[in-house]
Amino acid sequence: MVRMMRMLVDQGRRTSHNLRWVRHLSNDTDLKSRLAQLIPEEQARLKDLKTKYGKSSLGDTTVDMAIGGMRGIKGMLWETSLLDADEGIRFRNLSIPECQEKLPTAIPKGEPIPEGLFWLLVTGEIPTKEQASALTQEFKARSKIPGHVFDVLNALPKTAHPMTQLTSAIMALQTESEFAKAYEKGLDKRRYWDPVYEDSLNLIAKLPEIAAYIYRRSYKGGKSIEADSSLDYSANFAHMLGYDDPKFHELMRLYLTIHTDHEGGNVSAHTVHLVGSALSDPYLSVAAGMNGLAGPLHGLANQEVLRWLEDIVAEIGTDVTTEQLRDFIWKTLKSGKVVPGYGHAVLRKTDPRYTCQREFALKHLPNDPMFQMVSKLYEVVPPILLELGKVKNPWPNVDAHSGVLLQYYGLKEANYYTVLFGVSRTMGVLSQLIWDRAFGLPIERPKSMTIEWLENYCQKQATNKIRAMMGMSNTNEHSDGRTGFEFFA
Ligand code: CMX
Repeated sequence: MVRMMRMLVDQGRRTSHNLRWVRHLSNDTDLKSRLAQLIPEEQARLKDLKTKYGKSSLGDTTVDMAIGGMRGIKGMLWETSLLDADEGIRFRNLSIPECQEKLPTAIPKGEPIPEGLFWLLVTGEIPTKEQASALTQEFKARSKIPGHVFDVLNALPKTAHPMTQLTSAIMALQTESEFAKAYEKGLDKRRYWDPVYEDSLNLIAKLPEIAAYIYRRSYKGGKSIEADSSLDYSANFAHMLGYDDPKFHELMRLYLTIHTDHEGGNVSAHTVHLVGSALSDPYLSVAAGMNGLAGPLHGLANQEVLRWLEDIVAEIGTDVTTEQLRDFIWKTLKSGKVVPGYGHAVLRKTDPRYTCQREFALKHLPNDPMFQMVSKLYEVVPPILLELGKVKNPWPNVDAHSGVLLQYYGLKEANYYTVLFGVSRTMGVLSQLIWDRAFGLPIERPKSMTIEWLENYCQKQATNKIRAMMGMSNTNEHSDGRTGFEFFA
């Protein structure tokens, strides 16, 4: 009875805690001071978790998991978002449709602005319009870029991949790291989060101009466009890229919001978390993460999708039959390539980031032939991937749709797409990095094994099972996985 009462009380606590994530709790328009109020509360919560449940098991690790990209291993704390295999991402407990409904917008009934999402990720609270606007202003105030960053970019050939240019620029910006300077002087570890916060806001603020500079130098003859201080973060970014259609501004707001965070295990997020755990500053950590995002199985897939769609158009045209599409997809697969934009390591249903982009397309570009092609692929690709028999998720992910929206508004340079993803992803990974340091999370160091160790360990487990069945005592265990018998073999 007492246990049941305790459980109910605990459940009640959990529910009331969860409610916190869907309420406005403060009118403070300064993100840093709100964060400073929240940190001790969350630190105490984590400490409590460790004390009460530190020894609780989160499940078994199998050999398949160890050699299969660590799928399914629950091994990382990531507060800002959580991915459900069927439902998709929740940012601090809010699904994408809920974010579209509840977060501040730039125009009435418009798309959420990423400033609002960043506030949500950092605090767990839905910002008021004033709080999101204050952040817009704060990013503007921090946006000045030192000249040497442009010198570094100009030293690269214009043909260098835009992601190579982006990571080089972020590395060049590292000279500005407040964390690195404070650490060198000697910083109390309880204050680590503060300069990490400063670096994070500075980097997020500077990225649009850097990204726009890369675009203009790579594709538009190097003619930069001045920032427009009357615009929000996304619209100003679009403006500096050279796009002033208000609908494209809306697309950019949606795009930058939904690409921010996808829990911690994906390559870019995990990399930032890992590198940051060595107390490398946010610039070093994000540059590392961006190199992961630039891989074709991760963020570069959006570039690959548009290229692949263009190949379909070049070979067959836009008026394709289902049969022609089927043949093209099989040709891709038979040549040893993946179908870009389809499949996911965690998701087992259509990515809600795909769905919301599809809804945007249905609203703004329903007759675009490339969008219609994407829609047809949605019907044709999944059954083929299922037919392969090995693909765990035949459904489209975020990258299957983004390029087609961008090309509709004139941004057709597919090689550039991952830079847009990178600007958004930086917001997500840095909101978590601030908490990593506020929580004082330690350097990350999982255990690795050799094939021999795994063989020995598994043989020993099997032997012990047999001995137990025969009522004999178990063999000795050695740190290299070998049993007592094998040790002398
Ligand atoms: N086309 C063809 N084969 C695919 C496939 C696809 N879209 N998705 C998975 N497979 C294959 C895998 O390559 C693997 O084959 P092998 O066993 O021969 O190596 C097999 O199916 C099982 O893979 P899985 O468990 O279903 O998927 P993974 O977790 O290993 O990989 C992902 C996930 C995303 C890398 C994979 O689905 C893929 O390559 N998709 C295409 C690239 C893409 O869209 N990436 C973007 C993901 C979202 C993002 O990070 O931005």
